[in-house]
Amino acid sequence: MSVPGSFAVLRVLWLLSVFGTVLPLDGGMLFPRESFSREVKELNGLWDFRADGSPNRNEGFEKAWYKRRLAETGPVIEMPVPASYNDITQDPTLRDFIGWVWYEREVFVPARWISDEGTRVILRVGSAHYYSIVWVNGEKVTEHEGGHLPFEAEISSLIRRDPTKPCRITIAVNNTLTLETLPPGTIQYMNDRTRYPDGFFVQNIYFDFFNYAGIHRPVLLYTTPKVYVDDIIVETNFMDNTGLVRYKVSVQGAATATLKVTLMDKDGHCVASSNTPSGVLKVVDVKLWWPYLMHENPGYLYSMEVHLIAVSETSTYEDVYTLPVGIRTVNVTKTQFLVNNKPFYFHGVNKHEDSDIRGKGLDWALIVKDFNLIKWLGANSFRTSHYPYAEEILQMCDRHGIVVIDECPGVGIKDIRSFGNASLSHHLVVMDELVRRDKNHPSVVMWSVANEPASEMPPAEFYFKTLIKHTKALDHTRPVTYITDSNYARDKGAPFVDVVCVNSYFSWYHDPGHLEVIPIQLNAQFENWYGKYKKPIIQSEYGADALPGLHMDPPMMFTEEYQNALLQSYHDVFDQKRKQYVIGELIWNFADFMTAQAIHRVVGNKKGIFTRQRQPKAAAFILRKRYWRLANETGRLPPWTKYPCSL
Ligand code: BDP
Repeated sequence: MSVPGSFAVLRVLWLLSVFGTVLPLDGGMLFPRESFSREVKELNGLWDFRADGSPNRNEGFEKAWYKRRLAETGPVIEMPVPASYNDITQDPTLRDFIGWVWYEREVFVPARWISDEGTRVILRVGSAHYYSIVWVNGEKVTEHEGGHLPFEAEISSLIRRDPTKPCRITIAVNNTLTLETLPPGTIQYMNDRTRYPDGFFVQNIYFDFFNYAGIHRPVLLYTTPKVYVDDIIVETNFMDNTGLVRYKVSVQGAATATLKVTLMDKDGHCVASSNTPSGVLKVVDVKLWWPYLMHENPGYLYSMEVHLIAVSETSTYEDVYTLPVGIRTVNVTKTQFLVNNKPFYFHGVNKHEDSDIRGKGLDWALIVKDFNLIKWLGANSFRTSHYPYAEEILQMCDRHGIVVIDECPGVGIKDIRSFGNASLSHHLVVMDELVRRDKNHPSVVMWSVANEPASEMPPAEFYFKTLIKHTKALDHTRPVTYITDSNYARDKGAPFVDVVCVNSYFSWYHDPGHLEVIPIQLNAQFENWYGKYKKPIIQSEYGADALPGLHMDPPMMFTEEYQNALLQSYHDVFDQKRKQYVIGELIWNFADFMTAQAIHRVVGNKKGIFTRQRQPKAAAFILRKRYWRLANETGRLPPWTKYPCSL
């Protein structure tokens, strides 16, 4: 990411510069795709499941449940994967369970995968919350700390040991959060026996969404040849009409291999090619990747096919991996966010991965519905509040031109002990994993390393300086931010961010019921932050709870009228400031979502403009009108795009 001065000079420098994306982790994490040389077998569906309800939650390890079929060591129930387990049964103890749960599934691996020694078989978990250990046929193959991001293990030799046996996959998942996890939490034991039952403990969390747990994203087996494309990194730019795709391919399994890299347009025509593991492809008459509503052809993707051939004394290995590539640039000035050198204004939403019954489990029907609603709304962007969303969702964003602020799970860093070395080390690894996974998505335009940390605490300065520097070293092509709700004068991390992202809840958490304070306080907020830091600002959250169907005029809190009036007061100020240095507005929240039980939550957070079932509240129509108007007003919307006539 660079601040544009003379773009032509910068582009020449870009061509000469070294690769900006550095990945410190061993191995890539390419999304598993089928190809001529790769097969994928999904393991979604029903798994055997048992929660370890023993007092120390450790019976599963003491009795080595992974060694035999789970059904042989105790009762099991059927559990869908992917899904959170919390809302699947009628059992409140499972809904609120803290500790280890065990999943198991037997699978028949295709005979060729076993007999062909030249094939690698990999077990991949899209995400599981929070700590996972995986065994195959009783042998541990991997463990992973953190939800929201994928992990995998090669299991080829294990499944070849006894080809007649099915492959038994056991995954133990623990949702306990500590001061050093992301997000952080604490376990509190209540030892007063006059008030609490024996062994009673609670999980304290410092974030406002239900701590859903389980296997949240697809589990699958996939193959690659023994010599394979392990990772691809692309960085893009353009000069006049020529697109520039700098790429680097990492190969594993052989010291040398022949590569053919072909970039194809949407019709499958080759537009550039090369046979070196790294280089710059030039695309004549480039079709840039544009955000939704900024261009008549948003989300244009080329396909980069990497074809590898490696010849050993005994065999020839061939691997093909095809990566979607969008060619675009992102730059930040003191007052603007530029996509392809044109000012981009974020008119979007904050979301959650959250829905009835499945909790945070990936659900295609829900994903497609949400995209339809986003486009109906005229939203051009969202933030993955407060953790990385499924790769499948980012792929939709790439295709539809929905711009993403990609947030890591650094939410609720409120306790000073969560600023220590162990927390920071883990946070750096999570950023490594996030950038490794999402670096090639054109839709991802900015990294957010945290949401509302206690950034006024003294250790926050070192913490955020290190974290942001690290993230920029991982990827210098994108700006980095974190989301603050702290006081502009005391915020310790703001000097290090590229874009200031501020959350505020005037006339809700502050001065509840007093809508008249919004113009004054919001104006002061913007002037203060801009005055001190001279960086563009996104209103990264604002909103009000509204119970659908609750009405009162003049408006009162929790009614649809109050939500409308509050949003409109914010919008008036945005309209003044967006002509200056405010570069975006993201409503809190796209839809109602589940939270922990609390006296200020009536079965969840109701700040959605859609209900949890994705039906519009009155505010959805206010926002829709505004977002389409904003898209039209910027003048970049070509005449083909009709302002929806119902507005
Ligand atoms: C913000 C948090 C968000 C909450 C929201 C709220 O970032 O996670 O859900 O407040 O209270 O401060 O509705």
